[in-house]
Amino acid sequence: MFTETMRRFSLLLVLWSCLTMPSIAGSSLPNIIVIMADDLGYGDVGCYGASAVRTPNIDRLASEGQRFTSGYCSASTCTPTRYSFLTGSYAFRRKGTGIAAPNAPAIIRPGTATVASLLQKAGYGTAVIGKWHLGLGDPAPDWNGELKPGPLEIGFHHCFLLPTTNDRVPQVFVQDHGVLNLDPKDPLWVDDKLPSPDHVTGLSHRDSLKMDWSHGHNGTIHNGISRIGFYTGGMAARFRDEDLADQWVKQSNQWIDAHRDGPFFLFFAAHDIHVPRMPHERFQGATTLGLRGDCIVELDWCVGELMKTLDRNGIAGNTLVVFCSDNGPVLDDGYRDGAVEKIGDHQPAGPFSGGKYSVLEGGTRTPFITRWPGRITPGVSDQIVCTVDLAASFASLAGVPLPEPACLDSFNVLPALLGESGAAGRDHLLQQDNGSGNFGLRVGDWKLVRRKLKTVSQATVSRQQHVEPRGPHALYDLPDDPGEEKDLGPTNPEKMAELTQRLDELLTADRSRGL
Ligand code: NG6
Ligand code: CA
Repeated sequence: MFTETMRRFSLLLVLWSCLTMPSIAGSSLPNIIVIMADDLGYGDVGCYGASAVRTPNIDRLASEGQRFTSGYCSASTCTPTRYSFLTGSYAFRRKGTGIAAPNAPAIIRPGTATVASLLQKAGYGTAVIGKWHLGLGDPAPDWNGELKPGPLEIGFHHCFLLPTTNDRVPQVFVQDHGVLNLDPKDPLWVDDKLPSPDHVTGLSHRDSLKMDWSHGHNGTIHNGISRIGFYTGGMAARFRDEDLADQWVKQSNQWIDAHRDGPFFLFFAAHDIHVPRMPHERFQGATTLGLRGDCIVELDWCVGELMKTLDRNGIAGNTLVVFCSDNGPVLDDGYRDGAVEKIGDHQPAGPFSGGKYSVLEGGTRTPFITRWPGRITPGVSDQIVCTVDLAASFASLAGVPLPEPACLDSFNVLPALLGESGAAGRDHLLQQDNGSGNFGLRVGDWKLVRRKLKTVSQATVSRQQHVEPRGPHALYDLPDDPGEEKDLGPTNPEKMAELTQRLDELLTADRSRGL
């Protein structure tokens, strides 16, 4: 029998356990926003040395938080970095994780543990707003029906997406499970083949383009810009390139306002500064660097708007913001937008060699900033941290155990991310390209580069705008040679052998966490 005394006693017990629970539980969990820029290089923002472009908002994040000088993304192209950020596992372990085509199916299968699903378990509201580029649907996107599986099947409560990247078709928004504003009487058709011989493309109507292409990107024309791939229909659903950033900010503000009571996790996946670089008219001409620089200013504006939203809701002090990029910089990535001609003295990769597509440092060493006022002491950190570590680190922050097997390459570097004194980041870092078999391995100050030379096309090499190492392996001392120009392998055979063996182990094992 449940007597009054017993009832009072159990109430006291509940009260006692609430008071003694770790402070991390319940509503005290911080909100988390990951702002991932696209193709933004180490040297592209003010706080990392840029002077040709002003980035006051990103610089403010850095001055109020930790700015990492060895912050990385895991790959030098978009899809593999995003795959490994969300799953905590390296993309090279899974086939089909290279740059996704317009009609690619959902690459992360339902049931896979992700940053979002782990945080969802801890009670977070979760959303991704911006560029997806991880495929939708199975076995292909059903553009006119239900677009699933997608983010909602791997831990996000809400999504508002550009389905691929904006140089690929189609230019429509995907909201949750469908194309926004799609008129069923005007269905959307997407393919990699011409729909008809008279379809207007960047090849057939090159003179009509408002931005010319330089390689690829000569398929269907929309908004005066030709793209990779072909599409017809869905006219009411199509957006203007110039309005993308405004839309990401508007959607994010609405979602944050609605989730201000938290805890929430927002993956803000900017499209800036990927091609086609077509910022809003109010940013065009903002820099001397041409549209590439103007897109950096637009990106910085987005960061500022998000920070204002946190302030307006009074939640900045309870929100961890991580700012990072999905791969290093590139100038000509398929359009003649003036990036090459107007670069001047600006160093998009800072002191590093390589950039997008490369396993040299410029490919993956990118701006990386964490801010959490009141919790993170402002400063600069030289600890090695990587986007692949965010899964395990956020799980630790939220008090969620990592399921097995999951997040196989994600290390809990939370103390380093929070700038705690003496906290160590990774002891090694593996870098991959788009999946062609080239790898980098950093251990301390040493960097090993392994190239599978045969698979690198001449076009790729010339686009990388730097000299590649000649042999299959090369060894560099990064502090002395950040540009990876002096191969010390021949004079340091033991170090070379040690790192080569370590790389082989990491590549052949099925995981690196707990190896
Ligand atoms: C390449 C495209 C490039 C860009 C990249 C993906 C060509 C010649 N090049 O194949 O323009 O779209 O894919 O970039 O088509 S990423 O940042 O999304 O990985
Ligand atoms: Ca990218």
